[in-house]
Amino acid sequence: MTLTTTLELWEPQTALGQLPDEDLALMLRIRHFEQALLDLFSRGKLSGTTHTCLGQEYVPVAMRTLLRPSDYVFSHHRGHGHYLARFEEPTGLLAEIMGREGAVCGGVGGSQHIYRDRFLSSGVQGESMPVAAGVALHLKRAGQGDLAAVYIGDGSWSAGGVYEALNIAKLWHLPLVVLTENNGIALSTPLECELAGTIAGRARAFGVAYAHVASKDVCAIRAQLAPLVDAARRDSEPLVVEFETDRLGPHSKGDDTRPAHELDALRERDWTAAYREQFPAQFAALDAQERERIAQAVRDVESRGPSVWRQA
Ligand SMILES: Cc1ncc(C[n+]2csc(CCOP(=O)(O)OP(=O)(O)O)c2C)c(N)n1
Repeated sequence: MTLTTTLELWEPQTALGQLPDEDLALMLRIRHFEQALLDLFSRGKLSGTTHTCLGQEYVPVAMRTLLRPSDYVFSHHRGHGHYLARFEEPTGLLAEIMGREGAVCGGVGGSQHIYRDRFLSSGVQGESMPVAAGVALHLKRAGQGDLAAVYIGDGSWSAGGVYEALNIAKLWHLPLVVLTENNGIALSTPLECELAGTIAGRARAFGVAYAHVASKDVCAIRAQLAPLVDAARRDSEPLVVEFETDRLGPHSKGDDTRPAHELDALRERDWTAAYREQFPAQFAALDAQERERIAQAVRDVESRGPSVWRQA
């Protein structure tokens, strides 16, 4: 059976607040990084697979100031934006994906399996939830007010481990923040064919606090979530956040099953289109800066030799 998306499109993005340069620069750095990867693939310069977060860049950038360096972040298969929002520097990640010298995980983690300081990603859907709950238990016992933040997609709400983790997180009062990027589709399966009920209802069933984020405005998102994340930290309680977001690119590289008119509609409400229109001078300057930064990173990494894995 061929599944096509019939999901009702969310309202087009309207006004966005002006961002500090560092937030906008970071969002554009992620955008150009992801576009560079698709370009490298199309020229046969990358192997393996990769999943870009085109359209979703603002989510980890909004979370950036709400999380502390001492918090743990668990990421998933679409995690380059999560990584760049935490570490900001694209070269080590690009080297990792290309298997070149300077790779953050010696080139054995690739696009989906990164470990650096308190950041871990896994391509196994839902796997990070029980691990994050365990880390949240440790953080609670350490008593420093740190939390474990875990990104999952809408499709990962079908994984059993997600529910075991939520159950334990609520029972044991763990500081676990579940950041759901609901982009309306899981690989080729639209939301209405993959998810019974709602994510809100599922959080409610465990008595877990829940927030729904419809905005793409980084400052508005921070204002909405700051008290909730603070409460999760202060009171040591789990929190589920659901971001309504858009996956503008294919699932991985050339595998988009959505009809052209739907993709056009998604592109129309892309945050870059709205932001460029509202703040053209700031956008143009930072867009050029970040385009060049990523082009330079590509030139640099392409000129390097292969990465070497040295076991610790
Ligand atoms: C346990 C497991 N099952 C299946 C897959 C294959 N797979 C990779 S991404 C994906 C869809 C994920 O959808 P979602 O969680 O909504 O994230 P999105 O890709 O939309 O960002 C699937 C099924 C996997 N990586 N892990």
